[in-house]
Amino acid sequence: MASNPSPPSSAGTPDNRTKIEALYKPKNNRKKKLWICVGISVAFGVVVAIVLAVLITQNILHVKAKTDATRPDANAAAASTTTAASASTPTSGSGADEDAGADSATTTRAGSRSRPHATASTTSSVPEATACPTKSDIPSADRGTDLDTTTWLDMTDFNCSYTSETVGGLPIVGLNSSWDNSKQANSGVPPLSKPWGSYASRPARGVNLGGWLSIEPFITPSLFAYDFSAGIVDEYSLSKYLGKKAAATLEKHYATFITEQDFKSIADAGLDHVRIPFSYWAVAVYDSDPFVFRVSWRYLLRGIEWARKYGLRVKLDLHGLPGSQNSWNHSGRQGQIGFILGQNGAKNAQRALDIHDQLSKFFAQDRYKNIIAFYGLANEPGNSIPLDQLASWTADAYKIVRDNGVDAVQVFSDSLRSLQTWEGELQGYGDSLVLDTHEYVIFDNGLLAMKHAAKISFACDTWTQQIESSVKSGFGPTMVGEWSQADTDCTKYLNGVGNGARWSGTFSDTKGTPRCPTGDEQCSCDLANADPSQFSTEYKLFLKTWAQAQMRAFEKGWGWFYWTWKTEAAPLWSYQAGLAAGIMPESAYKSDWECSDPVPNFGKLPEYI
Ligand SMILES: *[C@@H]1O[C@H](CO)[C@@H](O)[C@H](O)[C@H]1NC(C)=O
Ligand SMILES: *[C@@H]1O[C@H](CO)[C@@H](O)[C@H](O)[C@H]1NC(C)=O
Ligand SMILES: CC(=O)N[C@H]1CO[C@H](CO)[C@@H](O)[C@@H]1O
Repeated sequence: MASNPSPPSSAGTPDNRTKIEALYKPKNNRKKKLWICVGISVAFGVVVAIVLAVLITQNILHVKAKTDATRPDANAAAASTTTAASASTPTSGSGADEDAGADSATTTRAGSRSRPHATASTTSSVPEATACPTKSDIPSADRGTDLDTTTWLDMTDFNCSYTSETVGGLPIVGLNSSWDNSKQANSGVPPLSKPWGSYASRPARGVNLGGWLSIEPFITPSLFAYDFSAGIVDEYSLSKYLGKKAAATLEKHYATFITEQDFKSIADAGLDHVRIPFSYWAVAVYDSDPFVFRVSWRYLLRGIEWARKYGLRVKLDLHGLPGSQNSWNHSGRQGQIGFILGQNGAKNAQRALDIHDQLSKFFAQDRYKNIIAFYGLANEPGNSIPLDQLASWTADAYKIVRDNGVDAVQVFSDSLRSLQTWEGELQGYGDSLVLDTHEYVIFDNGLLAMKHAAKISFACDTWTQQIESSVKSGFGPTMVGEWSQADTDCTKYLNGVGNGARWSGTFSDTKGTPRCPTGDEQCSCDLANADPSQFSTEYKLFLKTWAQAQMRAFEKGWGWFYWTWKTEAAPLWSYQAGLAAGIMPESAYKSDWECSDPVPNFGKLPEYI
């Protein structure tokens, strides 16, 4: 495709290198200060030694020789000092219980071996920087597994200490013990430590981290750049094809596609929430699944910590369910629905409940109470799943999650049915269950063919009305978990690998007729897929107005999440690229166009672009 050739961000890697170099670079001009530091450290060391001696004689601290490389719990080299230091300096200054804390509600998988003993070193009295374990420090049973931190590709902001502790059977390894909820995403919203309040009066303005932990061909076509005949169309076929190399390939993607900088930029854009799609293999794999097991898990946890750092609230989104809940590529496996429906439908529905049991035990921990605002049960279950069966599964999942202690608002999808369908369904949950709808004009021949001004009016009138009535007289709480600025379906792989576009009439169900407003061959995808730098002023004005019309419409409900933050080469699906091209408002909470304003004059903008 002809557009933006810039590769996915790899900003994380060089950044880390600079940080690490800076840490170890000797600074000659600071020799004096260094000597003072050494003096202080020696004095401190003497004090520590005395304290240790007391503790040891009291038999409170267990001492092991540092040369004993075979001990299973040697990960805490110098831990006596680092643990003590981190425990005595909480990262939050507020002192409020909910602002900062250390989690104690953990269960251990490997009994007494799992908790690292404080280990005193007799050779050094100066506190060492946290030392990461080496291979021999990892118990042999866990070597090479995801608990083995020595095998991790990227260590940025991860705690490298080995621990086999789990909560709900899910590892905490990589997490720090304390956290800080003092940040606010922007001055208009409360810090994480304070309640958000009613989403009906303060709608969420968020963005999806699509294509990150649940990969999708159109977001990162570079991961799917194989000959069509290889049949690499989804994460399943890709993982199967890559075999043993799948974990390394995917981890490289997790580590580079989204970095801390993205969370910062998201907050800088005036957004206040992130929806993070992830799939069941972050938690479990079954039978002969080729999916990479649990590598995405730690990246999800680190992502939540980065969101926290910038005051962003999180919407968890289970995007791929066992068996595939919708048969689409983004569920992980394209083809058929095997969740509720099909031979293993009941088994997979139960597996999905088990996954939620684990996830909700984990996310019921104190550290997640103020940051996980929304807990998504299932992204877009197919509309061929009978409504009563889907509603009953949703009620079961809700109960499991709630009973495990998750207070976040739970989210269920309209399953690509109309919002009215849900009127009277799943009632009695008050504001603790929200209906999630995804609004696009481009996957429907009729909506796609609307002219520019008509698309804007459609958002301001039809979508506004639908969402308002869903909130007031339909299901109740309603939000828009996905939408985009795209006004055509031209993006490469958008309709799946090997499929064309409705816009140009190359998609199977268009039977050769372009479904663009002019309905003829003028509607080429070349224009639609061009780099935004080639867009006319009028087209850019349309795109920006179109985005704001949607934002205003969706704010009539509980808010919105743009799909998606970043793409390799699809600027009308990338909030980040839209900002850079000046087709997204500079700040999500400042509007320069309201639905009550007249639709701007787009001059000579042709309807085929
Ligand atoms: C965890 O703590 C380490 C050491 O203090 C720090 O370098 C790292 O950035 C922390 N991670 C997060 C996500 O805050
Ligand atoms: C790192 O993890 C270990 C094991 O869970 C924990 O004891 C330690 O406090 C953590 N370090 C930090 C800086 O939070
Ligand atoms: C065939 C198939 O599953 N295609 C889907 C791939 O995912 C995109 C969205 O990411 C859908 O629009 C396609 O229908």
